[in-house]
Amino acid sequence: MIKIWGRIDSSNVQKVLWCLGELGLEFERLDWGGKFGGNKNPEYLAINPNGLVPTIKDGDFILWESNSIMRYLNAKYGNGKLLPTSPEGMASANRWMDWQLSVFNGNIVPLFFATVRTPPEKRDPQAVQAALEKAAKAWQTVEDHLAKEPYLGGEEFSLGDIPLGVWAYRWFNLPIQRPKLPNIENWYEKLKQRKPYQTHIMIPLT
Ligand SMILES: N[C@@H](CCC(=O)N[C@@H](CS)C(=O)NCC(=O)O)C(=O)O
Repeated sequence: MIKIWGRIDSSNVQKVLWCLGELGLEFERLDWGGKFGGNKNPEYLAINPNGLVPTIKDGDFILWESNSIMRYLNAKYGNGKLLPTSPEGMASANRWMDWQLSVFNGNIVPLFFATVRTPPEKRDPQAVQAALEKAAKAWQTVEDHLAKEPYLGGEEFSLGDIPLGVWAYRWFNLPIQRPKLPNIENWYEKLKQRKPYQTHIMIPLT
C-alpha cells in the first residue's frame, strides 16, 4: 500500500491525491504538516530533507516533490496513460507542470495568503488587489494556451492539467472579483466532472 504524508488542504498534496484517484490506486494518508506538524521531526527530515509535504513511500521507495511523485505513479501504475505518448505532447504537459512550480505558484500563493489565510478583518484591500493583478496576469498565459487546445497536454486530460487544475478550483472560489477568462472557465467545468477532482480538490479552502 502506498503511504503518503501530507494534509489534505495542501495544494501539493492534493495533486498527488488527485493523481492517485485518476489511477484508481489505494493509499494510506497521514495528516502531516501545517497544523498537524511532524514535518520538522528528525525522522521525517530523514525521508524528506526539505521538511515539506508531500512525501510518499511505495515499498522501500521514498519520493518527495509532488510533480515527480505524479510522474512516478503514472509510469509505475498507469502504464504512462496520464501523459501523451508523442514527444511533443509529453513535453507540453510536462512544461505546464514545471511552469506551475517555477512561475505560476509565486504569482498565485500571495493572493491565497492575502485572502483565505488572512482573517477578513485583517485583509488589506490594496495588497489583495495587487496580488489579484499578479495572479490574473499569470492565468492569462494559461487562457491564451487553452484557446488552442482543450487541455494542457493537448486533446485529452493529462498530468499537465493537475498542478494548475488544483489552483483553478481555488481561483474560482476565492472571495475576489475575477476577470473573465472563458477558456479557463470551460476547462475548469470539465475538471469538475472528474470524480477525483470532486473528492480531493473541491473541498473548503483553508
Ligand atoms: N516543490 C514541493 C513543494 C512542497 C511544499 O511547499 N509543501 C508545502 C505545502 S503545499 C509545505 O509542506 N508547507 C509546510 C507545511 O505544510 O507545514 C512539491 O511540489 O512537493
